[in-house]
Amino acid sequence: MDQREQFRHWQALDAAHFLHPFSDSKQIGERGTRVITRAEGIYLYDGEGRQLLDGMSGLWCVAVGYGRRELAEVAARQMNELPYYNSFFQCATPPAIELAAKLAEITPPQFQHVFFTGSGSESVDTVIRLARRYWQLEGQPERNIIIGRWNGYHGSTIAGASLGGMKWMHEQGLLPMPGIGHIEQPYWFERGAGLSPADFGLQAAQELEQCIQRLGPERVAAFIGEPVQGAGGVIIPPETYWPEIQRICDRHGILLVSDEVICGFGRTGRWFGSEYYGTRPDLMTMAKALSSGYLPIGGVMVGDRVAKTLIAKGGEFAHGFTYSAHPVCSAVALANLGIIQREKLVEHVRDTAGPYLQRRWAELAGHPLVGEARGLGLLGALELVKVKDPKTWFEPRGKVGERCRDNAILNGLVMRATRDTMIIAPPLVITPSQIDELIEKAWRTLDQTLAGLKQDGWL
Ligand code: PXG
Repeated sequence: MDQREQFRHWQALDAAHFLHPFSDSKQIGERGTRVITRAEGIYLYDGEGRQLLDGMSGLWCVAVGYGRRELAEVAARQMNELPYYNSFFQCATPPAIELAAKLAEITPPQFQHVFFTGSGSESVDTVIRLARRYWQLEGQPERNIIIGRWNGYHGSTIAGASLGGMKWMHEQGLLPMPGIGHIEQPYWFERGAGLSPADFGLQAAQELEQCIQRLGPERVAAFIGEPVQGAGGVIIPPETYWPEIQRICDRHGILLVSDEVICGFGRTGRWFGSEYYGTRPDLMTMAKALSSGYLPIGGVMVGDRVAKTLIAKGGEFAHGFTYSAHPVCSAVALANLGIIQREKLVEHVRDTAGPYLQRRWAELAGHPLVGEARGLGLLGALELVKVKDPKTWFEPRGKVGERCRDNAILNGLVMRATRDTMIIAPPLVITPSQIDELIEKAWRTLDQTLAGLKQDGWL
């Protein structure tokens, strides 16, 4: 089989047997899946030999870039030494212990303990188990409601999807489960009409106060939020938002949970998004860039307040996963954090790549299709609109974003579309000249999308 035949063969097998996450299988059957075969640095190569600049770090995870032989070697060594042992029933493995200590070192000082999981979703489930257990042990078992946000994303398990606020996910499966509340999101571009970002940020945060009052403060266990909403469309809250959320949680003694699955490990130019916004979370979820996606691993940082109660009064905590603290995943995560520290990638995002990307990304606001270009660190979003003023979206929502995403691929750039919001989150190792390339490809993509829309009568 030549390369092209091999590629078609894979596409046929895929269509016949492979049900993909968050994909329309009928569409995959019709259009064919994109098979990625190889990657190096910030570039992917597909089965047709096309090079793509990976503007999404895989799925927000490949912080150190692809092709790190060091991580492969660490994995091979650990597989030969001890490929698996569990961390249940008072057992542990050296890589997991060392990773726990490393996490205690790099996270904010209130965090001295970690509970390991296999993914972001499992971490979110663990948060619910921990928060409810904490309040039980504190003698307030009726404090069991966890509040999240509409259009937040916290994973795809029953609990993660419930806490998240993706209504179309809820509609597909009798969700949310009981014991969950939601407040509106701090999405100024869509919801802030007539208000300054600062005033809107305060108002959005005060919705938490109203929700707590409605449910009864004695019933609320925790509030969870992503520092910057990722999957929802890189929604960057106004600066007033998080301090007000912190104040409200403090006032009611409610646990604050920062979902750092996307923002953690340097994405914002700080180690954690909560540090960027100056909040003091009690629990912090992580996954993705913890291992740069090389192997699946996640965890929950447990702050002193919860850890003290759990350890002093808790006895056995009846929770855990077969792959919690997997030794190979732990070894790779530890080496990945070593690379981030050694190569000063967080500082690179804070001082070099982040500011440069933001300066260049802002230029895209000059394009006729772009209603807003926003970003932070190595996160960026473009709001595609039909008319800039008065702000008018394309109807039906989402179709133009899809066209733009497909054009981006043809231009050798992976961007994600959330409705008509185009988003990027490139690997932390991206250089200024690679950022120039990303911007040039994004401009060309926008131009082609505009031309196509005119041709097809959308404009
Ligand atoms: N919390 C947050 C903030 C996330 O972004 C999860 C939890 C769940 O993680 P796992 O490892 O269980 O997938 C996530 C995951 C997208 C996209 O399309 C985003 C995620 C996953 C898949 C797709 O942007 N985030």
